[in-house]
Amino acid sequence: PAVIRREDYTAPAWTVPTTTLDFALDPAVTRVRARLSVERSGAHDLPLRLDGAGQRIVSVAVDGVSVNEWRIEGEQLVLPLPGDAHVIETEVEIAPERNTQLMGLYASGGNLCTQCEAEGFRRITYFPDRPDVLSTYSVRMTADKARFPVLLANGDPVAQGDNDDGTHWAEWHDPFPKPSYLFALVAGDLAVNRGTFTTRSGRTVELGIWVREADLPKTDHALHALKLSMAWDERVYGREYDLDVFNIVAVDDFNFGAMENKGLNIFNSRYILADPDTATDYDYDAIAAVVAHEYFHNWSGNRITCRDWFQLSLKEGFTVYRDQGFSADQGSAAVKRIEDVRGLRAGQFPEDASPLAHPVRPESYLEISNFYTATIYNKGAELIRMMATILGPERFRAATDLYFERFDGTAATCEDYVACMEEAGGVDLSQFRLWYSQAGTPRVSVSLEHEPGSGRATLNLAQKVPDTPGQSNKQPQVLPLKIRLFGAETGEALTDEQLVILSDASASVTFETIPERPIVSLNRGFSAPIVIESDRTAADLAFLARHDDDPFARYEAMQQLMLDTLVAATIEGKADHEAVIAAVADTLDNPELDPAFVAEAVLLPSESFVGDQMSTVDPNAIHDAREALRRDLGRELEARWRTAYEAGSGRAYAHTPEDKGRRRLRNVALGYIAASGAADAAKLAYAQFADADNMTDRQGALTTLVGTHSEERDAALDIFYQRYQGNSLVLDKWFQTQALSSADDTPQLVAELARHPDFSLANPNRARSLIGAFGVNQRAFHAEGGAGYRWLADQLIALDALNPQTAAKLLPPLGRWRRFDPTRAALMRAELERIVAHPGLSKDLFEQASKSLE
Ligand code: HT7
Ligand code: ZN
Repeated sequence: PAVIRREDYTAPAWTVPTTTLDFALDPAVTRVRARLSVERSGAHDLPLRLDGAGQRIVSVAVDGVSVNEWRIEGEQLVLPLPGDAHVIETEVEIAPERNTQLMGLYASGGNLCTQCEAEGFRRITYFPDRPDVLSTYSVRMTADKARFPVLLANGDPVAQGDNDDGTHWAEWHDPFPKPSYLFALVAGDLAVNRGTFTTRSGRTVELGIWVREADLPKTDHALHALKLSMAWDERVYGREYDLDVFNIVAVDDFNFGAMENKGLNIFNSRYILADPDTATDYDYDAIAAVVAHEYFHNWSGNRITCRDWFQLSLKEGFTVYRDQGFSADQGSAAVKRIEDVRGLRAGQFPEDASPLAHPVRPESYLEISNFYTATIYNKGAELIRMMATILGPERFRAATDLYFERFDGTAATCEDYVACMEEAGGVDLSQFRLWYSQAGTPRVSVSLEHEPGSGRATLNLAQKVPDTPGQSNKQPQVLPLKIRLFGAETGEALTDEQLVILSDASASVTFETIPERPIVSLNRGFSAPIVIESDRTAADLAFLARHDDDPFARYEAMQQLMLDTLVAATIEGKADHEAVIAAVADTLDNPELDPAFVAEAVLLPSESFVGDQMSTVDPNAIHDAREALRRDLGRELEARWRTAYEAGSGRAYAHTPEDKGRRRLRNVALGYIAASGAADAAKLAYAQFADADNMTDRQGALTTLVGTHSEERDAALDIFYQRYQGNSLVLDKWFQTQALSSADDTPQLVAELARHPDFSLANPNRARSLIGAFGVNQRAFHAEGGAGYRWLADQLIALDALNPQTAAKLLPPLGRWRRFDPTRAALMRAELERIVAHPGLSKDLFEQASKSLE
């Protein structure tokens, strides 16, 4: 397959000011008539090139006359044109119900819907399918009225009517020029939860959440989140919605979380549907975050889009940053930051240390769908956060205002964004730009010296950006580090919080009049997305875990203490648990702390995160070390866990921040009670499972039970399955909980579950719930003998034939072979080689597997 390179970008040779589409919708064969006004851009004699795939061409006409002077070159229709402006008409046929890739127009649950980002529009009709060709769309759809009573598209509705033959039609017009990837239509039998939002300038926007009738009661949370998002974007970024309607449709078969099509967002149903019986507190928060994310794209993505796909982080990094800000404002900002950093460390740091590492603005790709990554999204958001930190809130807002004003209606670049930050922020970001071009997570070593006589303290910092594929000997980056010193004796803050910008390979910062031995609180709020190696002792970390006034730094000190303890136990086999136990006890005893924060702070780092700290990962040793620490924490603090457990019990369900926090801590406490080996643990978990009036408690109990070998485990799994048969989102949880289990029999169980009648590769959520979860279960996936690797490769090859994008997303666990012992590494490589050699492999999976072998 051809490599696409950023340096090869050229502006479009032809523009398409207007596009008119006419769909005769039918799941078996849909006929698409397209009418494009095209204009030559600049002086050249290049033909018009339209992208297209998977279509039967019926006719091509230029200025109303059918023509034959066109040719197909690969995935392009090439049409020489004599003049500077023409009208091109094409008629094609496509087959939505045979579309298993879920890109373009496809069928889901009997309805028809589209997914066009990144290159799905070319599966609907021939078009310059690139984000810098902006066109104004008018759409007409005709479909059987009984089967597809609802017809939706982008923009505002214009007209609708019935035909004599049982079909009906609708016309929609979107006045905002947009790239083809934002095109959408939906035809289906759907019910709607309607609302309205009055914008700050007094316009009324009709809101609609469209789902199947039976799911209507589960849509209030999403509708509420949408209204909150609209108000938040006006208040925080001054961004007002611009159409008269905003519709969201939920579908069960979807390759991603959701899609921000102009005025017609299409969502994976897992990010819309919620009621207490079927959705956890985590699900509720994720729904609000994704609804906000897609809504915020209306400005950061739609009004200003990307010039080319190398600029993807321009819209995704910024929009993640915006949705993180929204979520932080809805509840505890500290807990939100902890969750986001946990996610970054679980998803992006390993990617940055893998053969698939790439810069936030990549240089090349084979298949753009493979670049919807944690690096583009989450590291991209951290880059925006660092610029916001450097500028401060007022200048950052001035800079985003400038960006929105200057680039509204255009396809922009990451460089355009940074230039606005520089101009309105009055700062020089020349060196900061390296964050966009250099991959890898910078590592910073930190030591602190103190001369008691002079009272001078010196903080020594040194940074190194690790080598990544195709990049070595990297330059130092700009690291905004928030720091504060605390007195080791008194616990007093010895300085204010300071922002130190480390831009050289090494630097020292001095502090005068420091009366006692200081302890440094570092990278507060996780102000830079880096790894810190510091000379802080276990006692220093325990001290910060107790005294730091920055909740994130407090959490971080606790995590570092736990991590150091687990790494030492894994490598040296020494189980010195005292400091962790004391710090956890302290945290549990502190009545001033928010239970949601406590629940995060007392959780041990995951097995994979411990593995990420080691040059060679030993999955069994890590598991044993972590279980031993869990057991000791459970035993030593059993009374406290039971108190925390009781404090969260006996309350009727309420979806308030306080109750969510109590539920979270109660489930963590239950896990520790079980880890202690307490005789009544399975019974306690089972009672919680049986009595639960909400999914958070039910799934929390099930997770604990699934890790035990007990009658209760089998009973609970069975009851859960029976109760939720037919509810695919909850059955995903049933598959996922088992695939994530730390029980010894997980590999066998997962192989059996793949043969379960409810398992299907055709539904991406279901495939991810089993295959994706198993791939991140470090101990089970890496069980000796390599059966897990073989199983994953078999699943990916089978899935690739149906849905290459989803298959490719599930490959990365196999690519981490360099981090394992030679036996495991050889087994993993053998499976990657088998995948690469498979006949008919998609370019999606080929790219991921072949790069993973390099
Ligand atoms: N911008 C959307 C990306 C997306 C996507 C990408 C590839 C394949 C399918 C997809 N569905 C949605 C989602 C977002 O970031 O908001
Ligand atoms: Zn997005």
